[in-house]
Formats: sequence, C-alpha cells, structure tokens
Amino acid sequence: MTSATTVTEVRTDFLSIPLDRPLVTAAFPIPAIDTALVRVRTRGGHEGVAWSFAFGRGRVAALVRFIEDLGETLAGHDALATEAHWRRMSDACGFIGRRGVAALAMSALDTACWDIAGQAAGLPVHRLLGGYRNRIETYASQGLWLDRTVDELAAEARDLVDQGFTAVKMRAGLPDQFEDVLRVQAVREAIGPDVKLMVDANQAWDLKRTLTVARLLEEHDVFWLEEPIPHGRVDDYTAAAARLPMPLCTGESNYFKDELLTLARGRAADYVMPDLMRMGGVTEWMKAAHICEGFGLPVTPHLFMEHSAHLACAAPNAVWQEYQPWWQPIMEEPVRVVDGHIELSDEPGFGIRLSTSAVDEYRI
Ligand code: SMN
Ligand code: MG
Repeated sequence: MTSATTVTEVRTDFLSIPLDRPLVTAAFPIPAIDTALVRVRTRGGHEGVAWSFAFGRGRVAALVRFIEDLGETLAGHDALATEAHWRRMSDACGFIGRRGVAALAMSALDTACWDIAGQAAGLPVHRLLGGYRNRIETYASQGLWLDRTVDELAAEARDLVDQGFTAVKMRAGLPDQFEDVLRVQAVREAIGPDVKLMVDANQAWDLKRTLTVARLLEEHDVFWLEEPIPHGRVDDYTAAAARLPMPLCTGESNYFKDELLTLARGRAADYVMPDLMRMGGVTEWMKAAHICEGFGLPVTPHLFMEHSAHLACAAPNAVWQEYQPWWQPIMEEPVRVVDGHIELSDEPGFGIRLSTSAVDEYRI
C-alpha cells in the first residue's frame, strides 16, 4: 500500500565545503568538510534532509555509495516506519559490520526519515519527540584549534565571546603537556572568569598523563575535560571520572546505544556525548539519551547542530549543544543563537532549507 509518505527516491550528493583554514586536532587534520548529503523524497512531495561526513574524498565516496545502497532498503516503504527501517538497515549491514561507514549511512538515512515524519505531522522534530523545550545552551566549537599560536588563541577566544558565546571549547593534546596547560591558561585569561571553557584532547593521552595534566588545569576552571584517553579504554575512563578534579566528557567516538550503556554503567563519564552519525540517527540517539537519563547522566550532542539541537530540546537530560557551523554555507537560513542558546523555530521537520545554489557550488 502506498501513501503520501512512501519513499520514492533517495538522492545522495558528494559535497566538499571549503574551510578558510584547515582544522587541526590531536587526532586528525581536516582540510575541508567533505560531506555526503542525503535527500529522501516521498510520493507526497516531502524531502527529508540529512548529511554525514568523513575526512578524505575517497572515504566520502565510499560513504556516498554505501548510502545509495542502503537507501534501496527504504524505497517503496513508509518513511514514518523508522523502527522498521532501522532494523532492515541494521540487518543489511550485519555481515560487513555495523560500525564505521555502515553506521554513518544508516544514521543519515534514519535522520532524513525523521525530517519527513516532522513534515508529515506539521511539527518540528523537537516537538514530535517530546517538546521538552525549544532552546538549548550552546558552546562555540568553531575555533581554538591545535595549530593556533598562543596569540591567535587569545584573539580567537575574545572574538567568540564578542560574538555572544558564553562558553567555548578549545583543543589540547600537543606532544608537550606543559604547552597544553599554557594554552589553556591563555584562553582563560582572554575570556575572563565568567565564560565556560571546555578542553578536548581528542584521545591523545593515557590515564596517567590525564591525571597529571588535569591537576595542572584545575586552577583554570575547566568546565569539562573531553576525550582525554583512547575511547575504547572504558576502565581508564572509569578511573579518571572518579579521580579528576573536573567533570569528564566522552562518547563522540562510540557507536550505538550499547556502547553508551557500557559507559553509563561503568560510571565512565560525567557528560555523555552521543554523535548523531555514530548513534545510528535519531531513532537510536533518543534511546541512548533515555538510557543515560536512567543513570542520572546528562548528554551533550556532538556536532550536527542543525539536527541534534532538536534532539537536545526533546531530551530532558540534554545540555550544551555544540555550535559548529561547518554546514551553515549550504543553508538558506542560519541556525539562530540568542543569549548563548540555539533557538529552534516551529517549522515542520528539522526546518532545514537547503540553498540549492550552494549545494551546486560545492558538489564534486
Ligand atoms: C572534533 C570532532 C570531529 C572533528 C573535529 C573535532 C572534536 C569535537 O572532537 O568534539 O568537536
Ligand atoms: Mg571532541
């Protein structure tokens, strides 16, 4: 039986969105935002929009191909049957493995279907999923990269505060730990005592170094220390969470709700950071958030603010949506930040209107 929400077409485009300057973290350099853009279309004319990304054109080409392949499991089915799609896509990926490219592809398709669900209901996704609030505090994550000099860090940090951000995230994880500490000190001095400061080490340290550096960072009032240790070392995270002087945040590199359950059960974080594309899209992200709620843990969405802010507004235990404007160049309307919060409109779905000229410009 077909209906207005039956999927008729899945279109995937490869975009390369340029950056003013390559980004550098302890884990990888990022020369451009290479993106697989997904548009799921229905018989009734809905178009669900989502995207995923990877670093490197060959990897994104593989992602695009994977999305096209998995997209065939949606065709002819009701876009609103998100649980059914999820199972079908997950089963289809069982042999090759569900993590990595498979997870990113499933996530983008699942998220596009939720956009359609909102459009069909005439509701923004944040209301469709529970409507807990329509604004969420945000922190600036678009600067303060590892290649910046101390002077550049201070100037960038001041600029972010001048733009109205009340919290900023910087990167750490240089070979010399004392250099990391001096850089945090410089940013703290530049932003003053009232702006919150998150520090992200992108898995660069082991447990011992984490404890050493954290003690040195304590006087600079770090709001959370993010991913200091390789993400698979859950026992080390548990030990760090118990001993660090500041809150510990991790989760962006973990896949699916099961891995976040392991973190929550192990008391391995104070803030859990589910990534929409590693969780398996909206369907699994919300389950992960609810699992964390059951453990009394806050979640803080990783990247993808255009979609994730809706989920953060639906999940009562969500805090601090990361502000990362990489995909703003392909939007007709920018994400709205008011008084340090992302504010969502009442437009149906995710309320994302793509700029077709920008999409054409960045298409590979
Ligand atoms: C990060 C993730 C992905 C790309 C660049 C930087 C970082 C973050 O870990 O949390 O934003
Ligand atoms: Mg991070």
